[in-house]
Amino acid sequence: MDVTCLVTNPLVVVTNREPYIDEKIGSGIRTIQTAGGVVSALDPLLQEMGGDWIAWGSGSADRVTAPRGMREVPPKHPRYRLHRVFLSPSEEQGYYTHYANQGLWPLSHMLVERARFSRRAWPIYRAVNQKFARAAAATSVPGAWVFSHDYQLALLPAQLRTMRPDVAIAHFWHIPWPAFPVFRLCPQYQEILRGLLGADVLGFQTSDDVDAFLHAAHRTLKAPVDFDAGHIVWEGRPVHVRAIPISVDFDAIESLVRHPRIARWTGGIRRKLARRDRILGISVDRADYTKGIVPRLQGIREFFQRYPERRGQVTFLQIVVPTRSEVQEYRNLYHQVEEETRRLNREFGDDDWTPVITIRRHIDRARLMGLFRAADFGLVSSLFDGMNLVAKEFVAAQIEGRGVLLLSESAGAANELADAFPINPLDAEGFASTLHEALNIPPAERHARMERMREHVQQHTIYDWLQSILLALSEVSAAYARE
Ligand code: ADQ
Repeated sequence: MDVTCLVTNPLVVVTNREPYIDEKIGSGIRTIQTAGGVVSALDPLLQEMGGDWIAWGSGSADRVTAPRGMREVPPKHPRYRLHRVFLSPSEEQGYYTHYANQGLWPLSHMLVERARFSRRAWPIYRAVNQKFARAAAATSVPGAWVFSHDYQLALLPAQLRTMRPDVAIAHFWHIPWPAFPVFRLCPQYQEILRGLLGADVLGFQTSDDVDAFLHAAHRTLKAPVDFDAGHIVWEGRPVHVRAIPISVDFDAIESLVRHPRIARWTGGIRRKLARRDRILGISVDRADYTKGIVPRLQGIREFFQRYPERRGQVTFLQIVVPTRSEVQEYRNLYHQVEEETRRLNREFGDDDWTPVITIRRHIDRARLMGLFRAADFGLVSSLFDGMNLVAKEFVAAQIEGRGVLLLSESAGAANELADAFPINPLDAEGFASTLHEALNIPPAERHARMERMREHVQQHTIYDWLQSILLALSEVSAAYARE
């Protein structure tokens, strides 16, 4: 889908994470393009249209390649400008590690006992948001469209609006929006709401998130809310609050898995599995407590206990990439996953069969999609998850329609992938029997379920998501022009 024709005004993207990161490797510098849905949708668009991207310059060589904060990217064929916001170690701690990752992240995932809000971190979070807002204000030409992202930058929309009332602002919240009694536990919840309401368009993953947000705005700020239209009047301006579910690039995934090199590799995996009469299940997550990795291992233990005939037959491949290792809880989780896995393998495995194989690193995307294609089932067991792109990637990669998907009902993707087998990550017995049921359905049904999900993902791609945002921005711009 070509969305370039929708970009009628200069576009400024603002994210915490940068699309290109420069790292010192030995005596040289390596530029790495960061992965993820947002980068994969917006980088090609900016490459085509030009524009500006503002992000935290977190790479070890970022200041070398952009001494004044700006560098053109992609490095070999520059097409747009990347503006790096540099943070001091204490800014990084207060803004990123503490307020965003130890406060807003767990609270938004309703894991209230993990959330910590320190009085010291809050002014730093606010000041860093202001830094990003200043960079966006300085970069935006009159009437520009600013597209900012996520819980790290919740205050930016209002800060930017104060500096630049002429720009149209869309902000997308990638994670769940919690129910009001949970959200209220954030000591600065009113400021967070006011910050977000500086946007013209607020995007959330699901209609539940939209409802919860509208409810919070109504309760807290007494703002007039039209719940049906998803519309708030705030400081005399309309704010459009919409469910715009993020997705994947279906065609790109299909062509990756059809590539002869990957197809050969995938074929090799299938032949090995067939020779040993094995079934392969796969899960892929950042090592984050919201992803329900330990509960999933408990479900797997229950499965082998209840269905001993499956021992020696089903292998779980879990790809767990370490993340946010500056936070103690994440390091603990990582060890816990390793410990649980070892215990399970000792209990059930033998010389010939390892029930759970763990890969602890980032995997090349083409191979990752190849693994999805080769697998007999995919597992997503998040406790809460805004969307979960892995579920959609698994579906897009399953070109033979061989696999089944077990999907947590608490992931946003469950609203769309109705043919997945729903699981409750906290119900180990339920997980075991659902997996048993899923593995026993006839191939024709498996195929039909996967086909229906594939059709859905093919019709709702990352470009549809982007198109909705761009259309909303152009409506806002048109309304500004009429004023
Ligand atoms: P995340 O919490 O990071 O995103 P998710 O949506 O699953 O979660 O995206 C993870 C991405 O990283 C996927 O594209 C996956 O393939 C990739 N990935 C993970 N582990 C990998 C590994 N070891 N090797 C290679 N690639 C790996 C947040 C929200 C989600 C929301 C997204 C997008 O928490 O709910 O879906 O943003 O809005």
